[in-house]
Amino acid sequence: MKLRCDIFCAVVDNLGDAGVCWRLARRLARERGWSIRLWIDDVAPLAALRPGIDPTLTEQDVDGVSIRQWRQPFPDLEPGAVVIEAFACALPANFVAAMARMPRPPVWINLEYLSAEDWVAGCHGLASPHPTLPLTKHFFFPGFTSGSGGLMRERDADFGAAARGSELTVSLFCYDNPALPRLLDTWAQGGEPIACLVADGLPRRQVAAWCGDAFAVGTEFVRGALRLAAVPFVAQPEYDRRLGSCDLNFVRGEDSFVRAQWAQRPFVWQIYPQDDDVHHKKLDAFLAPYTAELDSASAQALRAFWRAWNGDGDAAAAWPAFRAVLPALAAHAPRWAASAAAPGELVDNLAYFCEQRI
Ligand code: TRH
Repeated sequence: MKLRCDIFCAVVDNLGDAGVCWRLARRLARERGWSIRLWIDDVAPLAALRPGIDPTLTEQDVDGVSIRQWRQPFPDLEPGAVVIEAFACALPANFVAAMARMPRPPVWINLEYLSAEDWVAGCHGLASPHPTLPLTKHFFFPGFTSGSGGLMRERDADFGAAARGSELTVSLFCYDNPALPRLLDTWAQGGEPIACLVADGLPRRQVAAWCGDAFAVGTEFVRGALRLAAVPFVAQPEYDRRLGSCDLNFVRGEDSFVRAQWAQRPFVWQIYPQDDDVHHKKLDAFLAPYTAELDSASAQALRAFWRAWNGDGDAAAAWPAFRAVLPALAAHAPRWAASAAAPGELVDNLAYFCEQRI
């Protein structure tokens, strides 16, 4: 009999929550043969990531996953043997009560956000007994080091091949970023032809303001040495191939950040901004291992550019040194991907963790 699993996803903002949950659900269904109900409170982001998903349906089956709109009141039903809450979203009270009534309570997992901070390995897998009910929740932390839950990567992930052209090809996916206009000026005024593929949404709107042009999806805008293309938002597998084909990828948040690493190309990460500048600490926590095996000039140029892109410094001023070390970063990328794969693949690790406890 198939192992039944409920995954709960509350979309906080943007696409990452849905993106991570969709990968997880699809993988558990396809590769582990689990029967998955994915409860999501906003289906629209999923529909953007996986064409064929209808954002208006309350229930639909796609890629072997039963996608259900998570609405209030939540129906009374029997929980699966595994219950996964993504990013500490609060489960419906009647569902938790039903979990507690089961003769064998489900394995309850909180899949946490990705962080490279040192404490992650110490907290990964920890149990947290419910204060009043006979239930135990386990914390599952993605991560880069052994002792963490690892990172997600599909067995059939395809990042294509690097395109060989005369221009430096860049993909741009970012939040609102005050460093962007001056960087675009620098690229336009520079001596090197640059082709920049601008993702739809926030990046395209910022670039449109810089161009003083509608910069509609499907159009191009040329200024000096810079050619900007407003590319459509594509399905996750196609975005992987875009990352693999570019000389440099600007990524953000969590999921595109991980994909850029698997694509094995140089990249720049805009971390999700948090209150009290906590994100700067998280950025540095990643930079430390990421730059550990780089020569000091490359490490310094990368740190300066990444920090500036995240609001600490002048990205335009840091660009020439960063551009100069791109070949070294390209050589480093496959070595880093191998080290990031060392803790094993997240979905395999998570499935094993659960199956041991059922
Ligand atoms: O969209 P994000 O910023 O997502 C999030 C949220 O901000 C969330 O609240 C936060 O908690 C989390 O990040 C850490 O960035 P992310 O995570 O990179 O997700 C983007 C998704 O969009 C990812 O699955 C890749 C996908 N994508 C496509 O499928 N096609 C595209 O064309 C592009 C540009 C992205």
